Amino acid sequence: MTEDHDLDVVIVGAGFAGMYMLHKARGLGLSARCIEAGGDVGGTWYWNRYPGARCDVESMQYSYEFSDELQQEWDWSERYATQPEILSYAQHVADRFDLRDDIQFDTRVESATFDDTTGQWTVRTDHGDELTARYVVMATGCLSSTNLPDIPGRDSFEGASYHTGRWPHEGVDFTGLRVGVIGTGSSAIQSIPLIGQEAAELHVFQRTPSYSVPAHNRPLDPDERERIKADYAAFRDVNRLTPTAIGGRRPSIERSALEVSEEERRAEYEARWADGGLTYLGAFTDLLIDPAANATAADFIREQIEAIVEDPEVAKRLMPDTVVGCKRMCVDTGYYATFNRPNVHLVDLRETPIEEITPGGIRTSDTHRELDAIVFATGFDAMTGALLRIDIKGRDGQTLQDAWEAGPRTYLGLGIAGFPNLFVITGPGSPSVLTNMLVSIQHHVEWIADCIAHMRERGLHRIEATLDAQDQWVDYVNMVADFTLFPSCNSWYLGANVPGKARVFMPLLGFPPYVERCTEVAEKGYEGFALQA
Ligand code: NA7
Repeated sequence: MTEDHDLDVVIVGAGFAGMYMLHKARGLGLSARCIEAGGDVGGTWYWNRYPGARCDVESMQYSYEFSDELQQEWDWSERYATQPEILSYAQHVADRFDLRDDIQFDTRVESATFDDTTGQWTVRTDHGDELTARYVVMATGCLSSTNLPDIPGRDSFEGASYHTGRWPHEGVDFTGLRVGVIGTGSSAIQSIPLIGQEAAELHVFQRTPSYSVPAHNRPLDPDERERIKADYAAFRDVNRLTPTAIGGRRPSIERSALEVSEEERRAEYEARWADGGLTYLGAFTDLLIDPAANATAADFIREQIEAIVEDPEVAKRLMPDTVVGCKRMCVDTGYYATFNRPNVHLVDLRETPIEEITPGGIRTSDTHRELDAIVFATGFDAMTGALLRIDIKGRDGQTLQDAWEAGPRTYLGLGIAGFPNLFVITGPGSPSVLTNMLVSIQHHVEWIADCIAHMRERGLHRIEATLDAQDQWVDYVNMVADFTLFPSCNSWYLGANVPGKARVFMPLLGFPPYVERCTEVAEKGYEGFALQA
């Protein structure tokens, strides 16, 4: 138990956001402490150790750019980096910049309370630590609070059960076991091909089929790596200007899917399918705006599923009928083909829902399946879960839980009215999960650091988003989402995966206009924020 008073900043979380924030705060000469629940740095990549865990943004893009030495000295080995490689990169960064000295691991922040008289935050942890600081930066991650569905009998299961987002560090050997995987989102789609190779029998419990494009992962060609490194800044600059801050291997052309011929459209989808990866959806400008355009991209994926999966009934069940891209698209290595294995079985929960988990397995409406292990690949209480789990009290004793009862409200995703000197990195209302997270994180950290520097230079001690600016921002985020097909399905972007969670589209679409707005706000002396001495 430690007491640390009069810090400049407390940072919550030591994933990529918290690590860079700490480095940046030190660079400004601020006294900073970072509190991390995990046993080491890495955040998402510390916890998500399930088989096949891999980033679906290419490795040459999913890294920090703030230090040229760092980006030159680190060599990624594959097109898409594995979780262990990303974690060792995070550890390398922690070593290189001596970050661990100011990070307290294995400690969870339980509360943060603002004192209006002193203008200080008091942060308390589950170890009884008490820290006071002028600023608190929440670097708590968008996908860090796991969603473990409350299925009847869940805790009665006598076999082993796992959540993909809290995977045992020593790994799991499924050899010879009867395994059930609940869920078919990204984590399931990455792990199922590997679990299917090991398990005696694998039952996949699918509620909603996902669209997935092949990763076509491969060792990174050293020439390609060196070509990018020779002008890394230019490579980053080009990628940052795309709506998702993710660069593609094919040029983006401003055209509608409906204004080209059938042959041209097909050729584009085929080329993108052959390239692999998330930029499939960048084929045409209106794929997420016009349902008819979207249907052409969805049809193409359904055709691929039909061609890959040998049993036509299984293929049909694997075919999504929703808007493609509306839920996070997945990137896989051999996912659909895994269902051609004789030991892998698809259970369609739309036909036969789960009734209960029993001590021996899972009962659906038609039968009981005996299982030795259950994998919950059931996702996260995304974007707000980690923040709301902390008892955050702002001005006048107002809690964040109350302020966000009807859904999260922020200004720029960075500040919250009623919560002075509290910053959020990649918070709801910022592009975050719809972008390359590393790019968004760096943008936020730099914006926050510049803001604190601005205040120090002017002897200002308090900053708070105004209610007006926040209301307008929330309207803007909703307006942009409503212009697209995103609100049309039950995605975690909308909070729809967690029972009882307010249905609000949380991320903002479009990275470049967002960055422009943030810059403009700063240039106008932090317009929309109230600053005080
Ligand atoms: P996701 O994408 O939220 O996927 C969770 C999956 O679990 C999804 O298929 C859900 O079906 C399913 N799910 C959730 N609750 C249940 C219950 N009660 N019964 C059956 N199935 C259920 O999480 P991931 O971890 O795969 O991926 C998260 C992000 O990480 C991903 O988007 C990338 O950004 C990286 P549903 O679709 O809700 O019907």
